[in-house]
Amino acid sequence: MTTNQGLKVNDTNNSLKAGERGATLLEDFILREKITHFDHERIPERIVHARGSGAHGYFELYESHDKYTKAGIFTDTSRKTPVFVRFSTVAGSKGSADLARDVRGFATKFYTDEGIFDLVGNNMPIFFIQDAMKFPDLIHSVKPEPDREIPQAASAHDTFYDFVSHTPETMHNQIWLMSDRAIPRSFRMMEGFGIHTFRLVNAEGKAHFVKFHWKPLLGVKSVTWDEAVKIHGADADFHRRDLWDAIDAGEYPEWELGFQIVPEEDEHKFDFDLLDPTKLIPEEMVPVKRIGKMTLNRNPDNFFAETEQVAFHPGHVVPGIDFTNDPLLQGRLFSYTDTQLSRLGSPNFNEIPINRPVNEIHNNQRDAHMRMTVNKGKTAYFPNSIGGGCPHLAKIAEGGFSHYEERIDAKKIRERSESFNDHFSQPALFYRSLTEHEQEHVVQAYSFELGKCTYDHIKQRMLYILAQIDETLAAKVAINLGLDIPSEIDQPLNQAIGADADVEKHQPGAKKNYLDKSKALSQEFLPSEGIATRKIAVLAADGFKESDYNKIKKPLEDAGAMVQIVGVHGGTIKCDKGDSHKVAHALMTTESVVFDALYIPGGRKNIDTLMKQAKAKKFINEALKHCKAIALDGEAEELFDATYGKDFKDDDAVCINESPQKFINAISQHRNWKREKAAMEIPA
Ligand code: HDE
Repeated sequence: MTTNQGLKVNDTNNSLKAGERGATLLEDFILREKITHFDHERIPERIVHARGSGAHGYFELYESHDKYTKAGIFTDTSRKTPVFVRFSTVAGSKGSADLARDVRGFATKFYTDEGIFDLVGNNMPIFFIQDAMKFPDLIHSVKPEPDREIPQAASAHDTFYDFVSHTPETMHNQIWLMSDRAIPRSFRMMEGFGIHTFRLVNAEGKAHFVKFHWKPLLGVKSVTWDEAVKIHGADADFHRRDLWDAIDAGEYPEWELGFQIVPEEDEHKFDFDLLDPTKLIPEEMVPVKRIGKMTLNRNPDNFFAETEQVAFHPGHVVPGIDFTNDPLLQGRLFSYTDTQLSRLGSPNFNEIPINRPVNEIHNNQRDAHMRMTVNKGKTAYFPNSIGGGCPHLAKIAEGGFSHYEERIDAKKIRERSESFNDHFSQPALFYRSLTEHEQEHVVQAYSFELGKCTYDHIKQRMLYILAQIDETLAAKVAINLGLDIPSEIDQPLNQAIGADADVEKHQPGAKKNYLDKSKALSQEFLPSEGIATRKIAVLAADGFKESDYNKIKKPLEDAGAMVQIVGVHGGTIKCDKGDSHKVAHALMTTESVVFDALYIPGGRKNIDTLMKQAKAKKFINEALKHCKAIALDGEAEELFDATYGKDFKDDDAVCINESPQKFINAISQHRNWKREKAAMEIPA
């Protein structure tokens, strides 16, 4: 051990004192150094997306897309481009729980040969607002209310609904937030979206519009709200742990990157504006072409050095990728460096290892706090003769960046385009496209969130707006709130708060119906493969039947699932053959909600013991309530009969003395939603 000055240290437990019981001496530079460094360990958390989890990996391209772009990562199939990804929630503090109902950030840093390209996206394809100018208002409304700093990491409160109900452009992202997408099963089972329309530019300077998509190979899966609430308590780090454990176990999460390409000539062919970030392009109208695959295969060595200090920026682009005039994107191009200056404390944050490009940096920027580079020579200006003219400018043909030459001829105005003024067609398309149980979850989510608001006028305004999206949705929520849907919004109130002009302007016009349904919007239609990395609890006590356990364990593990014994106590338990089996979790330390499926082997003594455990029955009842696959053998049926399971023995995802394959098939369906209506009655 040494001090930061390299001095060898022989005692780090005792400060320097005048005598054994004497006063501590100011002279103790070892104590002072240790405490001073500690005192300054924290940096400001991100103003949004404070809670995150990161991982390293790589990206590989399937085939060249030089037709659209000159970017090396999208043209050179021989490359294995390193990446660092940070997933996050938006509203909560750094120490908040993972399962908050929230948008998830999905930010990817590509360390390309031509410099850093950051794709700073979310797990929803649209955003709440159309202009960066409104971002501070949006975030102030969703963050904890400033007088009491309540609630943490939750949108279910007055200020958020006060803002969104006065800002109908938020409704599209708002309804996604009420859907299952906002409570993912895992970061590994989420889509990602660049949201804005970007530009790809090829070597001839020809541009195409593009939307970026990440498609997870594990499919898109969520938990139920009841689970989310319970996971908060059972494992607040559920998503972080899940990502870490999967990578640690060699089960590397993978996503395919997709392009949705629109030729520039087609810019005005849609019923919505491509520059409007509250709109998506339905995949039925422009298919997503999968162009390559990202694999996350390495956990960070140090959370702070990497996940906390990583600095993403939508303006980090490489030749071949460019921006559009989306006013939200344009505002973001300013914000990220600005916030990083205060968060990381110096313009030299690009020198932190996680932020360094893999290619060399040469420029005339110098000095400032915490400068690491030792620049040599006399010149830090351009042009110069003393330094041999270095660094030389890159020629465009040699990879120098040139901005896309967009023709602009316009008046300077503070206005929004009329083409941005349709706030209800796409939320309605989204709601229509959901399956019945997904729609029901949206109803429940609105009922919960608005039920948590205290002002009736806010709830009523929201009901009025929901009715513009879908009348049945609004009617169901209204019943749960015990309120009527107003036939018009509260005009005097609008005038009183001065929002009249703005709100009036953005009231619904006629909804457009350019597509009846978009299958891609329902996560039920997004394909997933098998049961890899699914966590299966084996509920067992001493005397469990080993042959039952072995019958199920190998096929599940061969299919990539993680099979873990949840024992009535920790340590080991003995099977009916007398062999000891390691317990992964003692029943008292875990909960049903952190597993994907449940298996209970037979064995007389095993079941007699489990029968006496109230927690074992709760475990089963919760797995039932959350529509999970359950398998049991032999005497375990008696235990099942002693729970609400007795009413679900014919359920498709309940496998009593069945083949492991049937259980595997049921787990691969994620949940048996057909059970949900009946299972809601279970008071677990
Ligand atoms: Fe961000 N956003 N954002 N955002 N954003 C930040 O940058 C901002 C927006 C997104 O894991 C901040 O370094 C403005 C859309 C992600 O480190 C900040 C606007 C999308 C992350 C910021 C938006 C995002 C951030 C806070 C409206 C999806 C986390 C800390 C104009 C396409 C990145 C930081 C990470 C982080 C500003 C809107 C995604 C303050 C002004 C739209 C994934 O600069």
